[in-house]
Amino acid sequence: MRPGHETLPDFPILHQEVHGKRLVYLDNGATSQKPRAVIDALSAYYLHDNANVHRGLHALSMRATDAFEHARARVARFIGAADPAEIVFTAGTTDSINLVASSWAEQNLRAGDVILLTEMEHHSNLVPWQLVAARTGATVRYLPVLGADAEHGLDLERLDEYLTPQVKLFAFTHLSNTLGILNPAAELCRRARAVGAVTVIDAAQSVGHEPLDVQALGCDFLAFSGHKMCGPTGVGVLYGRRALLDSMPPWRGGGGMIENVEFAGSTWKPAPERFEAGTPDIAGVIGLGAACDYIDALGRPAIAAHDHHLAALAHAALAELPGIRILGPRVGEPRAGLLSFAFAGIHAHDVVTVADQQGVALRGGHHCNMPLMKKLGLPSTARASFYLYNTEDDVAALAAALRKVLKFFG
Ligand code: 7TS
Repeated sequence: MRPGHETLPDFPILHQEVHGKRLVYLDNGATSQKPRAVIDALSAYYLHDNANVHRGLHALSMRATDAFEHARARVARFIGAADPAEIVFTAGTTDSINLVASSWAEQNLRAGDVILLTEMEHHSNLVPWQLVAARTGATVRYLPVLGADAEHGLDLERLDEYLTPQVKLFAFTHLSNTLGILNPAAELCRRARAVGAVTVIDAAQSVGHEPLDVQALGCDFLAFSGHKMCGPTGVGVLYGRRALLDSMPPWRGGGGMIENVEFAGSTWKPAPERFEAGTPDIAGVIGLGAACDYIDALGRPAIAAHDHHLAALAHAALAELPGIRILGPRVGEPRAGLLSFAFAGIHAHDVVTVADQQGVALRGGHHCNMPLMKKLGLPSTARASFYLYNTEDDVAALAAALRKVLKFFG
């Protein structure tokens, strides 16, 4: 099976009309739709195997535990991790980054240290670092983006100037949710390692779309969400190098993460259980494993080629529209599968509302990139983000919907 039309029967939700028009779902940057295989895995778990994990000796609990740990190994394989113990289940990207901030950073940072981020970070990879900086006395710095529309991406020529020996942690997005830029993550990790900085990759937008292997990237941590990669909401992953995870203190206390508890104090299990206090999202984890199967059957090289093709088509079509400003790479330059744009004099919320009347689902706003949008002088943009089930017909529907927007407001 190939991305595009062939996958449509797998996504029941896409076969509906909104406002009397065929639904064209282009809000995949916010969350993806779920194939029947993932929905079936969730209901099969609740229909046949539901029980708590890691604490029962009865048949259902053992089955649930097996399925849960099988999914951990599956996720490890999905991102090229050597050891399933390097996979910590969390509630999502935001939760994963907060784990590193509250545990590793809280323990290791002090006044004078620098946390390096980039100007294109999602609030999830920005605010947790501001919070931990305030608690530890560390300073946050930002590697700039280049160009009036950030069309040249990160200013890599200035990386050495920013990657000083004071930098203890460098956290950056793999794929910008607003610019459609794929950052050279392996090179950024290599350069950070040379100054002894720990690296955190925000892979929320990339992991279900682009080939990705944590060992080839050479990162210390990598965070992502299930729901943007065909999986359920409420579940995510923190990958961490084994030695680092083992050196880190717990961040939340409770059942499941302890070795021994006395009234006077407690000791912790090794990673990953140390970081998984309380009953986890068992069904979500099992659904995430099914999402890995679905994506790997198509292959991320094929999905990436498909996404990039649709975004390039959309870019060429939209660039013709009067008064449009498109962020990120110029036409013909490499671009991942999403496109943010603004029309002079038309608010993004109006663009999204009129597009919705045509059945086309877009996102409008600051996309949780407020500092970047302020730097580029835009209050908001509309965004079309593509995934494996979108087609060239969807690109045509997008262009037609935007012509309606221009007719309506122009
Ligand atoms: N990092 C990036 C790069 C993101 O795009 C998002 C979500 C997150 C982190 C946070 O993920 P969560 O699952 O923990 O919420 N981005 C978007 C978006 O672009 N539109 O809606 C959510």
